[in-house]
Amino acid sequence: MKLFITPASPYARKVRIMLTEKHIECEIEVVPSLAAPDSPVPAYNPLGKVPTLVLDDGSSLYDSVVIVDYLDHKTPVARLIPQDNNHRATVRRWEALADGVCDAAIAVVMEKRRVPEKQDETVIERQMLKVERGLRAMSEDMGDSKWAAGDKFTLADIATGVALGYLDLRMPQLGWRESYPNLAALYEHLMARPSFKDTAPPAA
Ligand SMILES: N[C@@H](CCC(=O)N[C@@H](CS)C(=O)NCC(=O)O)C(=O)O
Repeated sequence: MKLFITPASPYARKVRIMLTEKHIECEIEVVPSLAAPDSPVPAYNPLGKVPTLVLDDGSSLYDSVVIVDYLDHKTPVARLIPQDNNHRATVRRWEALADGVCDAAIAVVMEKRRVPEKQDETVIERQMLKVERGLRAMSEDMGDSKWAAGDKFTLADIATGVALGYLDLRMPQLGWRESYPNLAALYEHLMARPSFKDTAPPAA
C-alpha cells in the first residue's frame, strides 16, 4: 500500500497515526505541492486531496474517514473503532467534530493567505467561532476522563490530538491549553506515544 500525504495535513496525520498504532506497513509518499500540475494524486483521487491510500491491487481509497475505517478492519490488532454500535457512533462523532475543527482552521488559514484587501473578516469570525465552540464541546464531553471517549485509547483521541496539534501549528496564539486544561493533559500524554511524536507537523 502507498499513502499520499503532505507533512502538515491533519487528516493525513490521523491516518499515519492509525497505521503506526495498528502496526500496518505502508509506503508513505510526500507530495511536494498538491496544486502543482504534475501532482501524482489526481491519478488516484479525482479531488486531488491527501490523504489518498493506494491499495496493492492499484485501487484507491479516500478520504481520511474511509481510510481509517478500512485500516481498522484490515487487522483486529489494536482496534481503534469500537464494535458496540453506540460507542462507535460516539467515537465517530468525536472524529467528525475534530475534523470539523480542522476544516474551520484551514478555512481561516486560506482566508488569511488572500491579499489583505480581499480578506473577508466575517468569514474569519464565523470559522473561528466553529473552532472555539468545537474546543469547548470537546472539553465538556471529556470532563475528567483520561481519554476522549470511554475508558480506552480510540480514534476519538487520535482525531482530537491531531486537531489540537494543527491548532498549535497554525494558531499558536489561541491559548487553548489555558482555557481547556483537560485537553492539554490529553494532548500531553498523546504526544508521549511514538505514533504522535513521529508525525508531529513541521514548524510553520
Ligand atoms: N475530508 C478530507 C479532507 C482532506 C483535505 O482537505 N486535505 C487537504 C490537505 S490538509 C488537501 O488535500 N487540500 C488540497 C485541495 O483541497 O486541493 C479528509 O478527511 O481526508
